[in-house]
Amino acid sequence: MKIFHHPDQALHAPTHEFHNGALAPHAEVPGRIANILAALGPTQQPGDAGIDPIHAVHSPAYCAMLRDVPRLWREAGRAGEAIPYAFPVVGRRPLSLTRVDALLGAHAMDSVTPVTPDTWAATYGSAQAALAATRAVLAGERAAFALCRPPGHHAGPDYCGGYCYLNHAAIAAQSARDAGVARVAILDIDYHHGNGTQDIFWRRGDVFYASLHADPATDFPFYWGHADEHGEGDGFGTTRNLPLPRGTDGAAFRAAQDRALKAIADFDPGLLIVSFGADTWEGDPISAFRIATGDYRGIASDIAAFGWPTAIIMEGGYAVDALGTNVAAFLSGF
Ligand code: SP5
Ligand code: ZN
Repeated sequence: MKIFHHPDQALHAPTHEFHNGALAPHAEVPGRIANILAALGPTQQPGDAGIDPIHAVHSPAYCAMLRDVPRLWREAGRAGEAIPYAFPVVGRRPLSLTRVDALLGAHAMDSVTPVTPDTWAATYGSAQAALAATRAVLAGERAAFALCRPPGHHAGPDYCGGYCYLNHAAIAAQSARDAGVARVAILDIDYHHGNGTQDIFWRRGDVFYASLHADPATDFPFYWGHADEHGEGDGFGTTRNLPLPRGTDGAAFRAAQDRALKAIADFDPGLLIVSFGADTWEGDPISAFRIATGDYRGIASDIAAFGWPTAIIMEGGYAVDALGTNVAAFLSGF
């Protein structure tokens, strides 16, 4: 299988995140990439398709914010990484504010997603990897893997969050639409709901979003991912959420995934994007499912059995030492 990743992806290195009310070491570390690379075969560096396929999903103002905030943060006399602390969440009117805290807070959903001077390069490289994997599949590969990092599925049209900045799966899906694929499906099997992907395609009937994830009543991102969210307008019926309880094991996960796959089959996509997170693993430090390494091959082969050309996009997974083994097990199912 072709595997794409960009060396700039390792540059982004957030140090801290708020956890239970105090600053803790950040869970989304550059070492995740090294561990996965060590477990896989040779990889390819993606070409540069430019900013246009990114702007097809994210507003130019949001992308400029990701690039500008580290400089503005330093000009404001601050050290370290930029972390927002105030958010316009109570229906405030749009304002063109330039103070760094207001600019960042207006484009963020949480305080666990620091913006560093290297964030843009890392997530831009990840977006290019996702685009390259999609191009490979459209050119005839059965499946391809984009080793994206930082992850992407919590990032919305104009906001970052959940360790995510650019939504690589959404960028991949939109690029396939723009290349002429009439219907694209996204299957999100990260432990967390992909609120950003859902938001991006909420009103779209041409992109189906199905997600299995920990029940947002107990787990991040809390405010999205409930079973009664179906999309709106042209997109009504093309969002499908399957929240699962903490403690879900491989057998229960595969049974739920079968329901998602049947819904996708009814949609009849020309291409599948899989948002794959290894944070469903039983040893993940921030999650609570009980999926074993040996379950990943079957989870993947259940997907592969439908035969859709598939671009696999890396999302979360925080048990760094086990990450490569779990990713390799999943990819073996294709
Ligand atoms: C892509 C993805 O998996 N994002 C997950 C974001 C979850 N963030 C909230 C969980 C907070 C856990 N904090 C752990 C601190 C470890 N030092
Ligand atoms: Zn996750």
